[in-house]
Amino acid sequence: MSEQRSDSPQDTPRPSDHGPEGHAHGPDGHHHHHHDFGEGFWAQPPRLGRGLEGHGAVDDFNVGRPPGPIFVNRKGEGGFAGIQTFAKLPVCLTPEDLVAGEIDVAICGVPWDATASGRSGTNHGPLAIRACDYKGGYGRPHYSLDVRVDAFETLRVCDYGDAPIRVGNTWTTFEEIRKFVGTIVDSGAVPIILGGDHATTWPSATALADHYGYGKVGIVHFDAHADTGTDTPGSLASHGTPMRKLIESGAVPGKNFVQVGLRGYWPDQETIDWMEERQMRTHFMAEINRDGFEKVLERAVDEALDQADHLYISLDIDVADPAYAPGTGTPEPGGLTSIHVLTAVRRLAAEVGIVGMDVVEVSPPYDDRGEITALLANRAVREALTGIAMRRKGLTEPDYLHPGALGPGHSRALRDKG
Ligand SMILES: [Mn+2]
Repeated sequence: MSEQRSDSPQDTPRPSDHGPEGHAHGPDGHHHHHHDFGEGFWAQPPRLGRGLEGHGAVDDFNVGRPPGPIFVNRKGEGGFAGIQTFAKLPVCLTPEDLVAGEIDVAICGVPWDATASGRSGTNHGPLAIRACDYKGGYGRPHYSLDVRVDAFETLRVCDYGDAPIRVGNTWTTFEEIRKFVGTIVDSGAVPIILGGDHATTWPSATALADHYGYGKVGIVHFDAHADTGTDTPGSLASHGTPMRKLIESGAVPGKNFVQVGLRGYWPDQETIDWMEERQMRTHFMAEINRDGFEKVLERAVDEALDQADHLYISLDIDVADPAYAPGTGTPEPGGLTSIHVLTAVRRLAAEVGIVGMDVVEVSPPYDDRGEITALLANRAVREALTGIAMRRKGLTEPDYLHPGALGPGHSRALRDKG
């Protein structure tokens, strides 16, 4: 603990400095137990540091080059060839590159796994998600057969590399992640962040709140787990606590959370009571099994539209059943299918609109030899890109699919019309 304190930012604010969540009495007048963890809690940073120095988004080598995206591959190479960026996208290294390239979406990694409680290895997630792909993408057609939209034709997308990681130093690393992601948001681009363990959602989503305002960001959180723990014994930052930290800091109020897919044997009733008190909207796997995923997704989309001004998706790959995502830190059987995950991400991006997204908890050492977990994460990012492109083209109706994708009956009807 003393080591964490010595790393803490100088401007550690008191809880009362930020938002209603920090006050003893919430907007509803009820007492919220923000002293649940004793005096020691606030002695450690209740939220992360600020400031833009050392954001890590620098180009150390190419001094004097004009800013803009850098192409590191030849046109049309498949994903199995050449240099691995996400989908063979051009690279941006600095905020100036993002601005000069008028980048719409910047994909980056946070290769950090030191706050995981289960299987480690998620620090290898970002590279695995980039490298598992046969398709490539940039410079060749990238047409979604479901909706007939080409995200790379509609959007300017880049690979922004990875946030700086300070091995063994949680607080410094989280400050760096917050600043690094902040450079993307401040440039006007949507960050899509490849994890990394789920604790990194704390700094990543805080970066969005820095930009759009505390309380102005909502999160749809796909996960087998609530991630609302008070602490992992002895440490506030863990992959079991980020959602509570975001709520406690006021960055993302509890009522701005929609959770989907929770199951298994954690957390306990006390924590669930706390979640209800904070008005989190939680859809357990039991509800999905009873009513069907499509119905629950409709509810989640409606709630997302109803909640905050700016939506962030946090996708813990373990929301998918281990049959679809074995390579993850804390696998929990009985989860969603790949189709559920991909459909949900695309629909939220198209119908609600997103300002950011993370895909976390991909642990390549535990993935199967077909890299199915990394591949699901890769395709979830592509569905997000497709959804963002659909929204830009005005294709925001509920559960939009191109008629040509729906079978011969529909195709014939289209031909008859013509
Ligand atoms: Mn999880």
